[in-house]
Amino acid sequence: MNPSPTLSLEKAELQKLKDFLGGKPSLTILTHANPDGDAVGSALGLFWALKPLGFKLTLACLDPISPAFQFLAGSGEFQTDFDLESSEGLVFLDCGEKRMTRFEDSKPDLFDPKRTIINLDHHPTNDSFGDINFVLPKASSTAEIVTSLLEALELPLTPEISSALLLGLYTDTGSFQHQNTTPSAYAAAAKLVRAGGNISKIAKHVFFSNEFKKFKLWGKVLNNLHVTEDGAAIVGVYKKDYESVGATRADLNGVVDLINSMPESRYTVMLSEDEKGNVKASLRTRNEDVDVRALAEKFGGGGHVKASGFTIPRGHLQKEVKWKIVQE
Ligand SMILES: [Mn+2]
Repeated sequence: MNPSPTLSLEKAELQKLKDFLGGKPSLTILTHANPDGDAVGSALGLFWALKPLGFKLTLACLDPISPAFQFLAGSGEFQTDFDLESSEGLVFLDCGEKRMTRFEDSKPDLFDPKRTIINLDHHPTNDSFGDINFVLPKASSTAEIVTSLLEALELPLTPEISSALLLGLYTDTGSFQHQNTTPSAYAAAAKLVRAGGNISKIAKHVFFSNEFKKFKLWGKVLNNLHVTEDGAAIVGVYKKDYESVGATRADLNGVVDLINSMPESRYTVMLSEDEKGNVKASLRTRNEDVDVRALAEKFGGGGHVKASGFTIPRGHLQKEVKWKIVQE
């Protein structure tokens, strides 16, 4: 057995990256819209590692960073727009597909060949769209890939970098509980904790920080939960459900996983109306013989075997009440 399990990064790609970075290009670090902990953590980790080297750095994400992640040093550096013309290199982090930053809508020449694209990701859907690619589907998180990359580039870990990357590892592995919690994920986490990554701060801000409005919303959702005869736990969330308690759709984050902890269900489907007039579906299962990715793909979505989702554009939910007459 390998005594020190770590991700192995392709040497040729590493050399290409070193050559490119050697020219001190201006870089914009991008992550996907609607950023999760791995998107925010991997981007900030890389940002803090490159900052002291004198790069002209920009950090951009189309959507604002969740308040739960704002405890991280530098979270205020994220911009919701950036100047493409002054970026010689673009680093894409945690983007399972190149369109996921959603910056192409406002910047049609995002992928102009005059710019170097660096692509770091762990989603199996990633087609290595970059000029330099570190796509490792076996990695638990993009943060784990960044951890290995910094080691390969001999860049030291600081407490700021470590806490950021640890957030990515922590959230993408479901607090080290999902199947992707490999020996190398633990090894990366150990390295980050040793370098000053603050686990208790992450836990406090991300997992033990629920506002009252969130509980009001979750109460409504749980109250409407329904389990079908074939074991599907289904719940629908109207826009007015979250608006009426002063919450947003983001406050639903986590409730589908809570519902999925129910042993009576084979799989969980949460349908919710988003702010823009679409219906989003989140699917989860704990069952070995249920593949919720296949189910999501039928509706044009995707994801993982145990967690997936899809979007029905321009739709809304309508509750169907079924009646039957039962004779005494
Ligand atoms: Mn990720």
